[in-house]
Amino acid sequence: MKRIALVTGVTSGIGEAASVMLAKKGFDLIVTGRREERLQPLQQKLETFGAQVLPLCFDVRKEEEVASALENLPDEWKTIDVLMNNAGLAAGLDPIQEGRIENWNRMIDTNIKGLLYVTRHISPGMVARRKGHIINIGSIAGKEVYPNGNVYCATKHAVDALTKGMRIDLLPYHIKVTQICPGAVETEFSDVRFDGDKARAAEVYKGYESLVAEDIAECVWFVVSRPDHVNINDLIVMPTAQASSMFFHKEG
Ligand code: NDP
Ligand code: 8X3
Repeated sequence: MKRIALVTGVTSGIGEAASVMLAKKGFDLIVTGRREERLQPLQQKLETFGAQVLPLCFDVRKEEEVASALENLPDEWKTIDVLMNNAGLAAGLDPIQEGRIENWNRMIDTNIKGLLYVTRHISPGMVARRKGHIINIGSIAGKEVYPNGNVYCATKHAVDALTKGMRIDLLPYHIKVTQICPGAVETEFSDVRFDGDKARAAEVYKGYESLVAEDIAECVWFVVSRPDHVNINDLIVMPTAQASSMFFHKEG
């Protein structure tokens, strides 16, 4: 029987690459995001690899939307083997005294509360079946704090803590919980962080070879494909040219 993975935030970047990887490896996929116009082409792409695909358009910040989408799954989609909590964002890069409260709310509501809402609806099925794997996409920002990263770093530190907490709570049910913490990956992340300022976003990845989303997708496949008795707790993945959130070896 084919396994089912639910990946949040597949309309670009890491989530999109992970969904492609999992489709190629034989999973059926529930894929989610807010930009509905991007879900359909992705569905078609995933189907070319033989995957069955259920696209769901919802905002992870809206508990009622999450509940309505995930509590009404068709029967054939209810048995979710892998949940990848990937949807997330940074908004702004400002010192605490100048931070925009709407940006703080977006990050907290998406990165922490959205991850929790989705997990709350999917984990009971895993508990009942005593089977499942939750993969949370954290960040190097969940391990270190950098200047002006304040609230984004706090949300990713929360993901780090929640990953550990989930692992303890789900331990009796044979459920794996993994966190993957990337360093710099060139996606739409910085476009979003800098509110569409493409020149500023491009600066983030200039002068060194950053990771690409497919690098993280390979890590996702690595953690998913370990034997039943092996769980990868935590994986920090950086470009070779990055030593910490602050230290890059840049040329040119
Ligand atoms: P992208 O901006 O390319 O992708 C983010 C995805 O999250 C999109 O599919 C977006 O879909 C979805 N998303 C954002 N907000 C919501 C929401 N409210 N409801 C539903 N979906 C949402 O960035 P990345 O691929 O880089 O980011 C993926 C994850 O990786 C994030 O959690 C990020 O924090 C983390 N990360 C990224 C790093 C990087 O350097 N790029 C490094 C470390 C961690 P849509 O807008 O259609 O809803
Ligand atoms: C994304 C990586 O260093 O921009 O989580 O916070 S960083």
